[in-house]
Amino acid sequence: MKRLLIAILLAFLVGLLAGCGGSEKGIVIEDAWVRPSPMTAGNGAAYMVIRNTGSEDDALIAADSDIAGAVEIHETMMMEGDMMGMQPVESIPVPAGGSVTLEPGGYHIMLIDMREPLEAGQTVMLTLTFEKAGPIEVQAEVREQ
Ligand SMILES: [Cu+2]
Repeated sequence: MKRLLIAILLAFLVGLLAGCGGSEKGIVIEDAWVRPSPMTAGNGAAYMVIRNTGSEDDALIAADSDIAGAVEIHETMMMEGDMMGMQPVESIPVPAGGSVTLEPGGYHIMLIDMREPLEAGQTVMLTLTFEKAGPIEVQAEVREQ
């Protein structure tokens, strides 16, 4: 039932986007990918380049995906005692005319409690929500790096 609801919601969103026609959103997602994850109920991470071709600063404020129980925006950083750790962030700013890269060792989209294993070659749908541009659908490729 939940899948059906999501499908309806997606169809609605796609319709909305199509309805916008020529209006440029300004946000372009490039090279989105997800690491393969051999286990169900494991965690995964999605990476990409977010480009802001518009004239207004924007920010990634939320992410969602059907394949995970929860999705968070994380930043990898040095913790106390020289340990690498990560923590959720409220948003990732994307300055007008600039870009931000989500990559291993930095910002990433954390996929928590994955519903099924991911193998290289699959694609995963992500919904990224921006403060100004709103929700954007992204197809991410599953690959090693
Ligand atoms: Cu993380």
